[in-house]
Amino acid sequence: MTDSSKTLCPYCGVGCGLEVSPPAVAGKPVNRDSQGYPMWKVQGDRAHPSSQGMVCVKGATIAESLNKDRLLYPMMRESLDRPFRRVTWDEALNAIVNRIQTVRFTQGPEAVCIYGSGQFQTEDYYIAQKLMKGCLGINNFDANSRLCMSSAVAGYIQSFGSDGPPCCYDDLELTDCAFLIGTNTAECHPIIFNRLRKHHKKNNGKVKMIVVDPRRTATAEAADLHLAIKPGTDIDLMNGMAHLLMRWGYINTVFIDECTSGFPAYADVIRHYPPELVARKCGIRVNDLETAARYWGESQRVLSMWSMGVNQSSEGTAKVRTIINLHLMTGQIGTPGAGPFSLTGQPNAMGGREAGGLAHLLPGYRSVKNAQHRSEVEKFWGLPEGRISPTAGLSAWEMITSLEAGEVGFYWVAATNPAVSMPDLERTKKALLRSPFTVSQDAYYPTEMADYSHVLLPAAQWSEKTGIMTNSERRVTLCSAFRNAPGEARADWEIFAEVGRRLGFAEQFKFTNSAEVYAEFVQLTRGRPCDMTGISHERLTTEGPQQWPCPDGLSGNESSSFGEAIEGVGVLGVGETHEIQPQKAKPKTQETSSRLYTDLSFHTPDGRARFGAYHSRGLAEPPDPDYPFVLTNGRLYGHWHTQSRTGRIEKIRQMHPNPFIEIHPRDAGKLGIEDESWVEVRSRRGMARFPAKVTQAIAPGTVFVPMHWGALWADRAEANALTHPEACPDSLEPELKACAVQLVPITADRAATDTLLQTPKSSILSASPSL
Ligand SMILES: Nc1nc2c(c(=O)[nH]1)N[C@H]1C(S)=C(S)[C@@H](COP(=O)(O)OP(=O)(O)OC[C@H]3O[C@@H](n4cnc5c(=O)[nH]c(N)nc54)[C@H](O)[C@@H]3O)O[C@H]1N2
Ligand SMILES: Nc1nc2c(c(=O)[nH]1)N[C@H]1C(S)=C(S)[C@@H](COP(=O)(O)OP(=O)(O)OC[C@H]3O[C@@H](n4cnc5c(=O)[nH]c(N)nc54)[C@H](O)[C@@H]3O)O[C@H]1N2
Ligand code: SF4
Ligand SMILES: [Mo]
Repeated sequence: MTDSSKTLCPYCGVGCGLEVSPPAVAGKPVNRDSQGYPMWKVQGDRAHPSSQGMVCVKGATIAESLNKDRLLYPMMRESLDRPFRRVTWDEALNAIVNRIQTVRFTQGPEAVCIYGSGQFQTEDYYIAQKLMKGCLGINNFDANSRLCMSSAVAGYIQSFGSDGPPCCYDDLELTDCAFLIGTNTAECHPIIFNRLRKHHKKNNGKVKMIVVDPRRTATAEAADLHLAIKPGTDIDLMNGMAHLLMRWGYINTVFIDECTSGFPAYADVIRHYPPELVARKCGIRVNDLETAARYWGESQRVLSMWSMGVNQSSEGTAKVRTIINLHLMTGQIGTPGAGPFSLTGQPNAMGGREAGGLAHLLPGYRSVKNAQHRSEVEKFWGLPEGRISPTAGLSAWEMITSLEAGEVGFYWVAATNPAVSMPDLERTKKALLRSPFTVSQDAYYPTEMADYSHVLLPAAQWSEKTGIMTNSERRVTLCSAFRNAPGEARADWEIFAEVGRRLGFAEQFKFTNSAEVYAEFVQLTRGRPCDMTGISHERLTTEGPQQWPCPDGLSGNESSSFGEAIEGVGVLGVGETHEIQPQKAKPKTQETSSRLYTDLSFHTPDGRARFGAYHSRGLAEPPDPDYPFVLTNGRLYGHWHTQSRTGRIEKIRQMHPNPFIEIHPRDAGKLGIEDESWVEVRSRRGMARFPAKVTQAIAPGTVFVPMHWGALWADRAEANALTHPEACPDSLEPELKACAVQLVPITADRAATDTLLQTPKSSILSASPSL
């Protein structure tokens, strides 16, 4: 493994192409990380159509995280109060297989659960589905996408009859109006933002950018119009915009008549959202609401984009459908530069959806509730009819409540860190402590989840295993291994397959490499909306990334215009991303990428897209006199989730050294809170404390904390100590974005005697036990 190779950034759903070259290049000293390990050089892949050579700070620094604090060997312990001891793979796998068998036959298969991740490659997802839903006949496989994309999935399915973001990144440069709602694109999808921002700047005044977010984020700073709505009032806002579009006659009646159903019920609902009422509920000016509606109505092509400010809500599916409604009423879909574009969070959450990686799905955009779908998959897997259960398995949060109730006998967690990322963390941790047998399969040690595990399995991660990832625009890229896995680490799919074989399913898991796994999986997509039968590891190696749908024999990728050289970019700060100027970017044509629904025919039985008529229900836990503030939370540009990688990269630690809480000066003044003074934040479920950042960037009555600091990285600065698990009834996605809190300033006296408060701990590295 000495040549440079092309791959995909393993962080966010933008899916930037990377080019990696080995640490040692003839005639030059070996490139090393801060611990002296040889370090691969990473740069943007100029030929990758999604990113055109650009990368953000996370992609650019990824190589630095690859050697530090790796989990090298399987580890086991009999109970959570005992130390881990190193074991062989054989011992660990035997323990797992024995445990699964015991639980199946004593408690029933429903007591077996796997909790996976959008950071799996598609092959990992597929093998886990085959093992659980097929061989074991239990649908208890869910993924952290339940906390992330499941509202978008449910919204697309309900409105269009199928999941699948219909847009592509070329639309970023073809739109007249970008409507960004509940997304801090500048920090969380920086290269998408970069492309959009350039287009916006170049067409100053002609192309509009609207941002809807209670915070004035870096994204909002760039907008023509920032609507700082009160958290949870998105449906009011969008129904109010629809009301005005209707009043002003900006609706596309031909499209509504010929391509949709359900408009009358929707029109009935939006009648109740006159501008004055809506502006008051949202906490914005009528003028601004009117401007938003006018920008939308007057634009030829409107592209809306959203992520967690929309999805992580107790009415997440309704919010998604309400965005789609605006597109349907104005006919803004199926054409270049227009459409409802859900920005995917994790690098392969899209692949997870294709492979059926949620508890109610089956591979190929199928549902466990559909008898024909089950039968097709059973036949394909060579399993008896009726093996796949017709009921949805436990969702991520239901696994926690089932652990709490003593109903789970085996909990296998892979590529996710629920001891930080799950809502209502005190309750989550208590439930995890009740688990009789937890496996954590991760690339790093320690992680917060290791504390709650009986078995640790070392996972080979990106760069060490070969597999597929699909990005937000349905573009499929092969990530080839270019380094050896450290210690005894193995690819996730290999671990699942080996357990399958040891459970007696030798026939189902005969694969010798991930290309074979993928080749089998794509056959299950034949004739489905996400048809990928034309894609293989081999084709991706020779032809580069492909977009689906891509049936055999047909190209899903006519995008060759970026094969031309575009000057690459280095490491960027958040404010800088939009400054990138590709020097030789060829102008793109409208045909460079594939879009869905260009024929205006949808996947519903009558081919029509469905309006969803929703009144706003607001927050599940609104503020009240006892808990008067709304706490929201989210991400920072440099950090990735629970910091397992980014917390180990010096540059990023310096960029974001400590957690903090954003408070509006008016609220801070009332409470006597000064900038950098400590604040205790309490919700009905838990407590956390942060130094205050007094800023006008947050609306009065709302406070913001980052989600990145779990128990390993700071003392009691966990956002999820405060959040609640109330979820959207359709998507089961918890309302991680809002809960009611009270703020208690920590007096100077107390701060002076409390050592925890003097030194915010953002370093655990020295405390890491070595294995
Ligand atoms: N740097 C970085 N990038 C990432 C990640 C990361 O960890 N770090 N993670 C990736 C993943 S998995 C995901 S899911 C995405 C998430 O990407 P985003 O969704 O963009 O990120 P967040 O910061 O979680 O939340 C976005 C915004 O929602 C706003 N918000 C809160 N409540 C409401 C509301 O009621 N209405 C509206 N309209 N907005 C609201 C918040 O103020 C916040 O600015 O990022 C991906 N990219
Ligand atoms: N309060 C609050 N909570 C949230 C959110 C929020 O906005 N606010 N966002 C939610 C969302 S959208 C998400 S996506 C989740 C993310 O939350 P998590 O999934 O818990 O966070 P990560 O830190 O990404 O955890 C991934 C783990 O997988 C490991 N890993 C990396 N690569 C591999 C691999 O190839 N194999 C294996 N086995 N392990 C690997 C990493 O070391 C890491 O420990 O958090 C959710 N929780
Ligand atoms: S935007 Fe940054 S984190 Fe996301 S894929 Fe691109 S380089 Fe990676
Ligand atoms: Mo996510």
